[in-house]
Amino acid sequence: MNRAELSPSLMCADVFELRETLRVFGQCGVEYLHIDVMDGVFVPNFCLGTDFCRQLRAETSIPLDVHLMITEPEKKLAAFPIGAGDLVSVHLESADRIDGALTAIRARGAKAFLALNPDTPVDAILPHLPLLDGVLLMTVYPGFAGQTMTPDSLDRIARLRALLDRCGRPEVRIEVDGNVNYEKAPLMRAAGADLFVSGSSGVFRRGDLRENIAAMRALLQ
Ligand code: S6P
Ligand code: MG
Repeated sequence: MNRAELSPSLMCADVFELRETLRVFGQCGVEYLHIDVMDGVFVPNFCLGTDFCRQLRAETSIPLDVHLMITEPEKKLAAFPIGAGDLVSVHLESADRIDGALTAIRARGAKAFLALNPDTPVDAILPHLPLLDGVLLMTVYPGFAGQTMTPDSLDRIARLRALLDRCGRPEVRIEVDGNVNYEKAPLMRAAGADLFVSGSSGVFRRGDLRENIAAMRALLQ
């Protein structure tokens, strides 16, 4: 099984504390920074963007995990400061030319992930599998933090993990995003997820940031 890694969702961070938060993430060895990019069209909300990514680049060496919830991502990728070590997700539901977007991500040296909404069957990844480093399985409907996991999420993770194994691609990551809390994270891990977006119900829940990170890591062993 791939190693479990954390990707805190910065839309849930306190903007006034961000520099200190990044410092703590660096000290705690957080693997990625999850950046939710929303255009108000693909999802009914607006969030984060290219300038925010650039500012992060200047402040920290933690790789970026850019989650594009936008229409026609293939036309907009060039505006993002992504490179080797970063990870970029595009939604299957957001583009006709999804292979073009995945190829463009790889051409920049980043890892290409395909994101699936809760209602999209997991075997929809199959035509794109040769271009994939990972799959971002939404465990809530995209657009907002603070939601409850959709009921069949654990089953979807397990089915996707089995599918990847059957296809001879066990190294393909499964990232989960939405309501990854202390109770559900270990269940998601047991079902086969290995990259955990952690937001208002995880790393950024009330309390001490360092302790929250340590608690999440302990649960994901
Ligand atoms: C939702 C977005 C997510 C959230 C994250 C929040 O559209 O893609 O990345 O920021 O799920 O975490 P939580 O614990 O509030 O669900
Ligand atoms: Mg996200």
